Amino acid sequence: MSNYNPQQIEKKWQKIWLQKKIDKTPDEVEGKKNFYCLDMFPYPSGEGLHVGHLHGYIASDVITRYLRMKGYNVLHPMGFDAFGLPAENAAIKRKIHPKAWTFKNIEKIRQQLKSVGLSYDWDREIITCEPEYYKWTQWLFLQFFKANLVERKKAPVNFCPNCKTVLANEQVIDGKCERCQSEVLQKEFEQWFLKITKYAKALLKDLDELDWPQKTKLMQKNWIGKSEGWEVKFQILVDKEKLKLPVFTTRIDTIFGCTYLVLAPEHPIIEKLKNKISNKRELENYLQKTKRKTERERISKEKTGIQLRGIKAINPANQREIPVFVADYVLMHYGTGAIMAVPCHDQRDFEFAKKYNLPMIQVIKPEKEEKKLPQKAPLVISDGTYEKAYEEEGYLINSQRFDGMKSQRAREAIGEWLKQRGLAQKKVYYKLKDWLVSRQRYWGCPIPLIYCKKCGWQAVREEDLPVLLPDIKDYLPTGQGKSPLAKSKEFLKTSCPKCNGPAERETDTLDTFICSSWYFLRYVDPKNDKEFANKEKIKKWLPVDLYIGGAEHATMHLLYARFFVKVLKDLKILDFKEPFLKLRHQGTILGPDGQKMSKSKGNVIPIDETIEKYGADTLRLYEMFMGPFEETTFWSPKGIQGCYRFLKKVWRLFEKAKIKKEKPNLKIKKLLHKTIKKVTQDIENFKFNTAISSLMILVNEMEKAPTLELEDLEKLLKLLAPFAPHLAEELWQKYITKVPDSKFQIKFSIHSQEWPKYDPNLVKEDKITLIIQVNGKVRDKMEVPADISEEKVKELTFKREKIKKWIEGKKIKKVIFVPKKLINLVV
Ligand code: ANZ
Ligand code: ZN
Repeated sequence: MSNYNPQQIEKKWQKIWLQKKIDKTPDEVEGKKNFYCLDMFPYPSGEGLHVGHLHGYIASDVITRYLRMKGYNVLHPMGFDAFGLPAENAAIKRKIHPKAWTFKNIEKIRQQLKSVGLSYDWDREIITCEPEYYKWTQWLFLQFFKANLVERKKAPVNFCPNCKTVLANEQVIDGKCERCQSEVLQKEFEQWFLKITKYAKALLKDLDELDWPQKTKLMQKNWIGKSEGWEVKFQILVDKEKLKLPVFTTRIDTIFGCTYLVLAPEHPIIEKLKNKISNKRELENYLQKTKRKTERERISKEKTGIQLRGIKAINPANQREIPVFVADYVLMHYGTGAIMAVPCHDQRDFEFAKKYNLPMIQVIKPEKEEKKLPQKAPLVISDGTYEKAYEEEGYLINSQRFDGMKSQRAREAIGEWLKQRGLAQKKVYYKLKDWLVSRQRYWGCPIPLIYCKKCGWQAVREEDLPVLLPDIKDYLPTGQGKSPLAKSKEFLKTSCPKCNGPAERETDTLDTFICSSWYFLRYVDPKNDKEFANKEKIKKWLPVDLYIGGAEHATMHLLYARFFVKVLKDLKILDFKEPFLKLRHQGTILGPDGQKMSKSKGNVIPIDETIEKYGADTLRLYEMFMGPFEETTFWSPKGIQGCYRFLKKVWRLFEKAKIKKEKPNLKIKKLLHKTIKKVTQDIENFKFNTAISSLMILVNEMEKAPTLELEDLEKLLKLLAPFAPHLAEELWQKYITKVPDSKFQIKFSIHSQEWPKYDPNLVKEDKITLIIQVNGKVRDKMEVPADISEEKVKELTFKREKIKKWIEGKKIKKVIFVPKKLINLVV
C-alpha cells in the first residue's frame, strides 16, 4: 500500500510527457479534425500568477484534454504579451531595465504554468517583445498604413501625467489612468490613429454571428454606439446673413420644444460668429476655460455655457427665433458638434435651461388622456415648473398638426416633413472613435515609419524590418510628449526610403494592444521568418474555435482583434472575418475574505504554495469545482481540502479494489454510464463543477462496492483525466496497463486514449408507479420515468379519464407533487 504523493508523481509525469511530446500539436493528423482552443496570454507582471489567473487556463486545459480524447487534434498554445506600460512601470520602479525585468518574469510564469500540468505545445510559444515576433507586428501595421488606415492627426488626447504618455479612450476608466489611477489630462498632440471607425458598421453587425456571452456582445455594441437620428438644418441670423447649421438629433419628434441651440466650444462656426457678437471677451474667456477640462468633467460636472449675444437662430419647424449658446457639454467629435436643445425632454438641456432661465416647452405627454397619467411619470410639479426632463416616449402636444401623434411615429412624420423642404436628412452616427496607437514610451514595438522633409511620412522598406528597439540605457519617459527613443541619435537619424535623403524615424512606440491583436495568428506558424504565418497553416487552424479569458477585455482586446481580422480580410491576407467563434469568460476568484485578491490586502492565494501543499491536480480540481465557471466565487480553504480528500479517496479505491472480471455489478455499471453521460455533457457546457460532483458520487459508490470490474475503473480514470491528469496517468499506468493482456498497452498515456462512451440502455431511467390523488383520496395510478418533471406529471394527470370525472368543472386550488411517489389535486 502506498500513499497518494502528488508532488512526486506530478513532477515525474510532467517530465515524461515532455520527453514523449504528448502535448505537441502537428498541423494535421489523418482522420482527425483540428480544433483551436486559445487562452488569453498573460502579461509578465512581477507578481507572477495567482490562482485567479489560472481559472480560465485550467478550464481550457480540461476542454483541450477532453477533446483530444474525443479524437480532435487540438491546438492549445501559450505565450507572453510582453511589451507595455505595466511591465515598464514596474521596471522603472525597481530600477531594472524593462527587458531584463520582462524576461525574468516570463521565466517565472512559464515555470508556474508548467507546474500546473497545462498541456500547452511549448514549441509554439511566442513572446511579443522579441524581434522575431514584432517584425510581423510592424509588417502588419504597414499593411494598414499602405491601405490608408493609419492617420496622423492633431487631436486632444488623454494624457496620463504619471505614466507620461497618451492613453487610448479605452484605457481611461472614469477619467483615471487604467494603470496608475492618476487623473487623466487633455492635451493636444500629433498622434497616430488606426481608422477603426471605418469598421464600426461591420464590427457591430457581425456580432450577431458570434457565440459569445450576451453581456460581452452588448458591451461591444454600446462601445460602438450606433445612433440613428436626423440631421436638421437650422439657420443662424447674423446681421443680414443666413448661415446654415446642421444639428444631430435622435428626437426630431421634440423639435417644437426646441428653445435654443448649443454649439460645442470647438465648433468652427464660432470663428465666423466671434466678431458679430457683443460679448466676444466673455466668449473667449469661456473657450479658454473649457480647454483645460477633460471630457469627463465636461459632461459630468455642472453644465456651463455662454450665450452668443446679438445672434439668433430659427427653429425650422415653427419659425420661432431662438438664442444660440456655446456650452461644453456638447462635444465636437460627436454628431455635428451642435445640438437643438429641448429642455423638457433631455435632462442635460433641462439642467442647462434651468440654470440660465431659458424657456421650456413641453411637447410630449406620457399618455393621451390626463386620467391615465402613471404615478411615476415625472412631469409637471405644483408651480408649473419641471422637476426633471421627461425623456420617454409618449404623445405629441404643442406641435401644431402633429398633436396627438405617438412620438415614435412623429419621428418619421416630422422627419419626412422637414426632409421634403430640404431641411432634414436621416443620419447614423457611431460613438466609436479612431484608435490612438502611438505611445511616447520606451517599452513597445517601434513604429516603422520615417519622416522625410521632402517626401513626407514613408513606410520602412519591408527588407529593413524589423526596426529594432534600441538597447538604450535612458529609457525613462521624457514627459515632453516625446518618446525616450528620440534621445538616441543613432536610432533617430536615417535615410528616406523614397529619395534616400536624410530623414528621421518615428520615435513613438505602438500601443501593446496592437501586439495582441494578431498573436493568435502567429501560434499556427511561430517560427516562420518569411511571413507572419503560412497561408495553408492559417487555413488549417483559424478562426479560433474557442477562446477563454477575462471579461475585462470586452471592449479593448476583443474589439481590436476583430478589427484587425476584418482589415486583413479586406486586404485579402485572411479569408475569414471574425477571429473568435466562441468565447467564454471565467468568473473572478475572490480571496477567502470575499474581496478582490490583491497584494495590499494580503489575500492572494499563491500558486506555488498551493501546489506544494496539495499538488496541481487538487488545485485544478478545486478551481473547476468551486462554483459555476462563469460566476464570481471565492477561495475556500475548506473547499480545496475537500478536493484533496477526494483525490486521496480515488487513490485508495485503486489500491484496495478487488477486481473481478466475471461478476458485473449492475448497480455500479448503471451509475457509471450515467456519470459518463453527465460528465460529457457538462464539460461541453462549461459545467465543470457539476461534472466533478457526479464523479464524487460515483467514487463513493464504487468505494462501497464489494468487487469492481477493471473495465469500470478504467472508464472512471478516463473521466478524471482532464481534471486530474497526473493522478489519472499514474493510476492508469499502475493498474490498467500493467494487467496481463490489457488492451490498453497499445498507446502510451491515458491522455491519448479514447473518451468513454455510455451505453444508452444503461442510462435509461427506471420506471416507477405514481399515485394520483384527488383531495387526498387515491383515484388512479400511472407508470412514469423516475425522473419525470412536475409539469409533465400534471399534463399526464389531467388527460386521464379516471381523473377527469373528479375535476371536471372544478377549479384546481392546489397541486401537491411528491417526486417518485404521488400527485394530489386539491379541488
Ligand atoms: C434633441 C433632443 C431632444 C435630444 C430630446 C435628445 C432628447 P445618442 O443617443 O447618444 O446618439 N447630441 C447630439 N450631438 C451631441 C454632441 N456632439 N454632444 C452632446 N450631445 C449631443 O444621443 C443623441 C442626442 O444627444 C441628440 O438628440 C442630441 O440631443 C444630443 F428630447 O437632440 B438630442
Ligand atoms: Zn524623401
